[in-house]
Amino acid sequence: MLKPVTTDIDALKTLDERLRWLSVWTIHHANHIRPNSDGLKVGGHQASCASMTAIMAALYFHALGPNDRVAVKPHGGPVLHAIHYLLGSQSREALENFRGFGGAQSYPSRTKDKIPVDFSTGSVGLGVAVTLFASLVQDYLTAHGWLNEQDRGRFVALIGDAELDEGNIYEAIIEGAKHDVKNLWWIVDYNRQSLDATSADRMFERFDEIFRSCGWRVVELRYGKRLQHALDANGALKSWFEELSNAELSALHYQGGAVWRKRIEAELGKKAAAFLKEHDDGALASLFTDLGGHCMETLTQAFDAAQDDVPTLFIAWTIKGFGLPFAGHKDNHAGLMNPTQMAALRESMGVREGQEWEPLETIGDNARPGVEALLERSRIACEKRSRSFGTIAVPVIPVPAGEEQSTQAAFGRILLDLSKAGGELADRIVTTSPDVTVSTNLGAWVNQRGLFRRGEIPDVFAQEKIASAQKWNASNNGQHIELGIAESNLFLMLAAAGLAGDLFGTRLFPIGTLYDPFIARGLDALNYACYQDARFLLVATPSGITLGPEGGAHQSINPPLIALGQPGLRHYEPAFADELAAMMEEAFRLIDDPAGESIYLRLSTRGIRQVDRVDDSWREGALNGGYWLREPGPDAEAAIVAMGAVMPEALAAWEELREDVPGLGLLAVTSPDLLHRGWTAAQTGRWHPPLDFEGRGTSEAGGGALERRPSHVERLLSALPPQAGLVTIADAAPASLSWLGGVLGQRVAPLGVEKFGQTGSLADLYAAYRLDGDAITSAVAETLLRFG
Ligand SMILES: Cc1ncc(C[n+]2csc(CCOP(=O)(O)OP(=O)(O)O)c2C)c(N)n1
Ligand SMILES: [Mg+2]
Repeated sequence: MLKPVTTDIDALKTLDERLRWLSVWTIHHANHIRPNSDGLKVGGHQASCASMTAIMAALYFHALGPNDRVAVKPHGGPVLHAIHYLLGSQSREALENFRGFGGAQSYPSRTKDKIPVDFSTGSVGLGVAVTLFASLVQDYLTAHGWLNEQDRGRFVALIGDAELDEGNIYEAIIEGAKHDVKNLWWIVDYNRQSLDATSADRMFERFDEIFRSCGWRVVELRYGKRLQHALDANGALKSWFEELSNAELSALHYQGGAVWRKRIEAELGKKAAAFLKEHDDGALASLFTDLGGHCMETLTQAFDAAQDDVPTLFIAWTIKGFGLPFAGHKDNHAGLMNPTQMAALRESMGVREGQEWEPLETIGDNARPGVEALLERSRIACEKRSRSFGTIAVPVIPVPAGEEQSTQAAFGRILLDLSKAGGELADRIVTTSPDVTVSTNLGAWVNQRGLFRRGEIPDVFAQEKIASAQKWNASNNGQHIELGIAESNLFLMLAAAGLAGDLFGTRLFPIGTLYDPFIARGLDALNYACYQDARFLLVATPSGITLGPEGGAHQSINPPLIALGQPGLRHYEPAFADELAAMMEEAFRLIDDPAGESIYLRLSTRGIRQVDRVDDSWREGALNGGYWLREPGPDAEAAIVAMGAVMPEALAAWEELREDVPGLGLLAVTSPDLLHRGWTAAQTGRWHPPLDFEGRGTSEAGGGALERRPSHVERLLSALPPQAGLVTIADAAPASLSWLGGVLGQRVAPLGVEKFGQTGSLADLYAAYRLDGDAITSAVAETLLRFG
């Protein structure tokens, strides 16, 4: 860690004021000055910004080191933009276009904002916890020799106090305690207000206890220097002040000096008479707003005193809307100052009309050199960091041998083979799982590569020579990060490890395993990881009712639909081991490709007979979402369209029906997600130029072209006549495949799972849920009956 520098406190205070002005002005401009084309409220959170400008000034212009990374609470986004504006790394144009298309985003976004954003935020709680996992990834990289000591940094989260209600934060600190995470500063903007109202009083002391019991240092910054001094001089006043509820305190801040006086007179009488005499109403209001989170001396001293690597929670007391007319009002969360209020604020802050965007407006000649020096010296990276990609060669992944195998077992085998073969890719893989390592077939990999912990942890069972198939010793070199059962943590771990290239310059290949139904448990964190363009391989297994005796609680139905609607995540659902090997190779390539994405493999424990291949022609189709496993005849009346674990039923039905149904085809779908994307992209591409990564049109030709290349799914289905019927079947919600009928207008009889499963043998369940040969036969008959 760098030694704290001596900072000019007055210059910092000036910057605090500048941030307050620029952030509220940016929001005001978007709502009241920029023309509004659709009449929708633009919005923004002036009170949430004003609450933490001092904290952010102290952090960015005093405390941050060059390697430190910050997650800014979503509604503080405009303050981050103001900081970069002062540093010259944010444009006025982007601020003027705040919340507009292509402008500064409402909430800090790694991928959409032009300033360097270390972690996106928006869904409260997730940006906080991801810093903990990023710190763990930093330790992992250091332990593996990929990060030098001098390149290590601290991970800072700026947190709203109501954000502390999010349970994922506590799941994270429990996991962090197990891994002894370090180098974290979590700074709570403790304004005691949430969105709806003031927050509950009783929680405050509990937060201390919870964090301390997880090994954190808790630093409370309750008072600024002036207020501390005044309260220390008058014990009665101090006790009275400390007993005010959150709601009372906020109301008093809103009502101002005269009401403070009235209350103190009424409740303390003589005990505060001298104090009141020394302070007029204005002085009273100013004194009582001198809370720790607004006092630059208090903040900088607290940051300077926490230079070791102990994870630290700062609870900085603040006032929501500090310095604004609605300061402390319980309804101020989305409150916007009106033009009259804004003009008054401008006057009071000394900003000249017409000079609102001037970065150093209001700073006089005497103060200017100090402020400029502080900005100049500010050590945060001003440029958006380039991302690190394309460095690892992905070898050909051999297909595991075996006439009958499940995709889950094949996954374990492929990883084991990769591990044994060694090489750069194998060394860069880091696996993680929320207590389902063994049951998702990661065990053999872990036996080879070991668990990761800073410091050795012996496998007691092995030492005692107790027979076990699973080695469970941990060391610095291990490549598996075992998590407790908290799926949200899994996705945050994948998010952090999947950003290792961006955050630390070394790309990792993170693989996370869990049971398919429990994706839903961490879904928002998964979405969050994808939103940040983190790259990882998610292996969800087992899946569907195919895990028979496990019953409905463990059977997944809708994840293929989730994947169909999830940007940044490619779903593959293989039936055979050779498909899986090709998909894993593709997944590793996509992780390391700037234009790639993350991958979700939905696997099964059902051992199925592998098909004989005559050549490799299936492979390209399988990677694009589907291929004809049995080509249809020229005048085919129908085709079976099957995905994943139910392929044996589809193949058997095809054998049985091929005589009676001329030309019957069997289409193996490996990714409804890719097929659907290709279909819509082909249509969009006909009318619009392609969109770039940020969702804007590129200059590439393509718009308005009359011809368009058919998508993969259109090419596949055009092998059938327009009147042919499709019988779709998947161990998932039937809507995963039934949409295929919309591509060329062919009729569909969809089979799949629509009700919660129950326990049973495969034969029982497939019969009950209509996934068996009989169901396929009657569905084919259904489409033929209507064959025109
Ligand atoms: C997961 C999630 N739920 C709800 C919201 C909507 N929301 C945005 S801010 C907020 C209250 C935040 O209060 P606090 O964290 O105290 O922030 P501050 O007072 O500093 O604005 C809520 C409920 C959200 N952004 N994310
Ligand atoms: Mg709050």
